[in-house]
Amino acid sequence: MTNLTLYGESNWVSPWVLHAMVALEEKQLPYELQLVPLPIPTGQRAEFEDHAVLGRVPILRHGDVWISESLAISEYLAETFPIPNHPRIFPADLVERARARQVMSMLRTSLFALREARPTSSVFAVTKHNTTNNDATPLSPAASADAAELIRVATRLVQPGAISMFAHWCIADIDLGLALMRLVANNDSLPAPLATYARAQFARPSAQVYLRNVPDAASVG
Ligand SMILES: N[C@@H](CCC(=O)N[C@@H](CS)C(=O)NCC(=O)O)C(=O)O
Repeated sequence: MTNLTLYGESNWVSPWVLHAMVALEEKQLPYELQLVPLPIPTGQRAEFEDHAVLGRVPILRHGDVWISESLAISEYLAETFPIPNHPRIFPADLVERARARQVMSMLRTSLFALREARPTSSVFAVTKHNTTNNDATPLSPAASADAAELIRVATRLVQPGAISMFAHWCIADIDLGLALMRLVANNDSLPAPLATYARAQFARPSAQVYLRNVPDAASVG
């Protein structure tokens, strides 16, 4: 009995809840799912802050331990449920692990213009149905610059034809895949191998669990 609960949000537009859910699924851990609306109601937020210090979802509850921040959650799961009993989600190689953390940190702290122009609400619902948006407005100069930077970084890290950054899939692949799907889902230009890599992340059973829950017309994000 693992006694795990994941707190997510009921619009299904959070890249960070996606990250935590994929980590749980890839670790093959049973968990209960609890959804809260966004914005999080005051009383619920106070309870989250009381237990988890930071009151934003995703939050993982493991018995009496409450952890927020998606990256802290996947690190906690990796260390609490290690190999060989549970699949690896961080690279074994220390340099690759550092690189994975570097990418995940970058994706949480930059590309804001692209994230605003291509919100997850424009990604998840169409990705679920293997379609794309035909009516996306052109990217602003700032969003285009973010897209160029994202493509530069991804081209450095993903070999043509590869469906993971390193020899084995790791948790950073879902984050980089989602970032690239912001372009794929909106018919923005990007190199074909990167589009293939991005789609491969969402084809994983772990990501499909998230996508299955996405409403057909997600409207917030
Ligand atoms: N850096 C955090 C971001 C978490 C975050 O921004 N969560 C949003 C949902 S995507 C939230 O809980 N917002 C609270 C609110 O809007 O009331 C992480 O990686 O988990």
